[in-house]
Amino acid sequence: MKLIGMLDSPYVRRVALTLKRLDIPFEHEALSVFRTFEQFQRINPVVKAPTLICDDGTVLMDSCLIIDYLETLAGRSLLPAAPQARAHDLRLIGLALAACEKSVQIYYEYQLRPAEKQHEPWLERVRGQLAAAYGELERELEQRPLATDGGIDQAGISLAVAWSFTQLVVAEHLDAARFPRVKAFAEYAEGLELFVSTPMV
Ligand SMILES: N[C@@H](CCC(=O)N[C@@H](CS)C(=O)NCC(=O)O)C(=O)O
Repeated sequence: MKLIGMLDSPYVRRVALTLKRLDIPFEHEALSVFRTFEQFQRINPVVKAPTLICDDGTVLMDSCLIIDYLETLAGRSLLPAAPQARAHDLRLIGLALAACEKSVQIYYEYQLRPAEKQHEPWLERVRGQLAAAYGELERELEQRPLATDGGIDQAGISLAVAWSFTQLVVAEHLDAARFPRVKAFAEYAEGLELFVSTPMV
């Protein structure tokens, strides 16, 4: 099994962390969707990171779908089984993935578009959505903190990779002081051996 993509992608990183948490051996090829586009294209013509090459050669993409497959393979899940607890964690993951998506949109707008083509009303909208996602996560953590007992599950993994990614690429577009619980949890996660051995950069 081979994971393709750079760990500075939050989607790739959450898959790498999940593989390790589920004790699934894998190879990692850190191809960039930009700098090594053609090499990536030869593996997955759609050039999406993460891409997973399964042992039978099947090529999967999209972090949620890959994680679904990995959990099937491992016969266990990093989500709670009880419906209410699962819905809660899925909500956290949805918010974290929205934060990733909005961070990527801001980043691409500045990195890929010429300055004269950047559209400020669009960026303002996306910045608002990014702050809303972290605002909701902050409220969730206030009501129900995630455990910081040395372990981590899928909700925690997704939240932490999202926050670290936002801080890496678009920190200046978000007032981090408004989200102290999210920040503190990400700092906890980044201190775990699992995260230290799976660095973003
Ligand atoms: N929903 C997807 C998002 C994946 C995604 O957008 N990855 C970015 C890298 S961070 C990518 O492949 N960008 C290249 C492109 O979309 O052309 C997932 O969860 O895997």
